[in-house]
Amino acid sequence: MSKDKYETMGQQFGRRSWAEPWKVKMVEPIKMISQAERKKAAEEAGYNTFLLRSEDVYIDLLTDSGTSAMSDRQWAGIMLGDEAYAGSRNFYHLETAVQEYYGYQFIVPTHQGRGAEHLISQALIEEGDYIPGNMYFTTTRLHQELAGGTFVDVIIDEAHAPQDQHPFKGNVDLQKLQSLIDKVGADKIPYVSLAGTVNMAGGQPVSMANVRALRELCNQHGIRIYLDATRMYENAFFIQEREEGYAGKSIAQILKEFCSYTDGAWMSAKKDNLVNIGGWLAVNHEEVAEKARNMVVVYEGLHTYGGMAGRDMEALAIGIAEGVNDDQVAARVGQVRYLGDLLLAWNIPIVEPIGGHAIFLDAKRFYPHIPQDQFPAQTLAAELYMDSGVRSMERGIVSAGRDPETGGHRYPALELTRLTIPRRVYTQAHMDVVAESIKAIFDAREQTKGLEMVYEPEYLRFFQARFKKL
Ligand code: P70
Repeated sequence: MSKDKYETMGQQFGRRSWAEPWKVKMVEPIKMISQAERKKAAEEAGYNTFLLRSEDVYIDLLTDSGTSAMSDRQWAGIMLGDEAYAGSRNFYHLETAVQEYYGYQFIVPTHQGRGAEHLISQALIEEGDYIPGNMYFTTTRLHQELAGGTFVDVIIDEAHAPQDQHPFKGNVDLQKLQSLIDKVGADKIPYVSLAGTVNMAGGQPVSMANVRALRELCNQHGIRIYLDATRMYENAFFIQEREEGYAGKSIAQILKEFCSYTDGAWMSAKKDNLVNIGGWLAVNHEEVAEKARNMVVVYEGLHTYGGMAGRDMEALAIGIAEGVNDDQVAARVGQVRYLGDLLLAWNIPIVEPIGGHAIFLDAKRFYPHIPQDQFPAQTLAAELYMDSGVRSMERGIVSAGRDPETGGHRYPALELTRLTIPRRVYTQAHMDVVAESIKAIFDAREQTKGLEMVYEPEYLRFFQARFKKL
């Protein structure tokens, strides 16, 4: 190889290289099992990556949820756990951190995001209500349905088009929302369910202009807005990068302004907040807080721990402040982009623009010969695992589940395989291994066949469904 080929990745992409704003202090060994063992493990797991043992996984990109590396300060916080049943000092740290960074008034801790989704859904939704939102999320929609509501997708059309370059594909289509209000009446809409960096759309952000306009429309009709704040730090990064007037503001400032247009939020703290377990609900209306506090003692734990240990709340309080740091968010999104840019350079179909937390392979374009009811995204996840031990997740027809009315599959426009990057865990070399493996299965795509579903659980079927090779 000629000497001038020896360029750093930064040089190859025509920029100066950058590095993560942390160094490694503790490591966890990983290894790749043989290809024969991976094939056997995949078959035993029914070709569902959720059913693999993590020890059989080499690079785990199943999720960025609860998989972050905590800092030395967070681990030190673990030692400061006040494990009192009631009134733990760590709860007050958590409460102060949420108030300071998100700006909401009343905080109810929960064991993780879906615990908070359960509380808010039960507190606000009545049988026959409609909940408009910027694309469904699996657990969020299920809790809304279990509370008697019907979710209505009001995201802009561009969100359903994997190659559309709209900078804020998470935006709410205000006309779609207005039509719903005209059709069912504002009194049937308890709140708008707004999510930052929309997970199922590929980690696509909502603009500040959009949330501001949404607030105005909702004010006219007396409708509240509750935010899924799970990945709002990344959303704030995209506003800082793309929206006029925000380049000079910090992620923390942008976050607080964004939240100020909403009435409260639920949080899976296992993402942005850099902890392995935890969640919270935060609201500005006392009566909603009271309902949530009444319920949390039934389903989670006392209202000053909500399913977390004192030490977990301490690590969470510290993680809230660490995660919102500008260098941290830029490095996090930068690593996702590094992987995505490699794939784009090799003409591998992914969702664009590259989102905040993951690369989403577009399985419809990857495997155009596999019909959607033979599960192309599930197939892709299985093939990737068998090639290199890299674990990803289906986000297509299996995740979409069945229509409660007709009982048939929902056929989502997006049939995606998600490569989710944990925070502060993997290096650039890991990303290179992942990219090369995707390239290998892409090159072998024409010989790849789809799957048949042989077991399907009742709720959130993607977690436990089993498949056979066709
Ligand atoms: C993921 C995780 C969790 C999540 C989320 C948003 C935008 C709420 C939650 C729930 C875990 C997951 C969940 C369901 C299916 C697959 C994976 N997302 N809102 O990997 O929070 O998990 O703490 O209860 O992304 O995307 P929690």
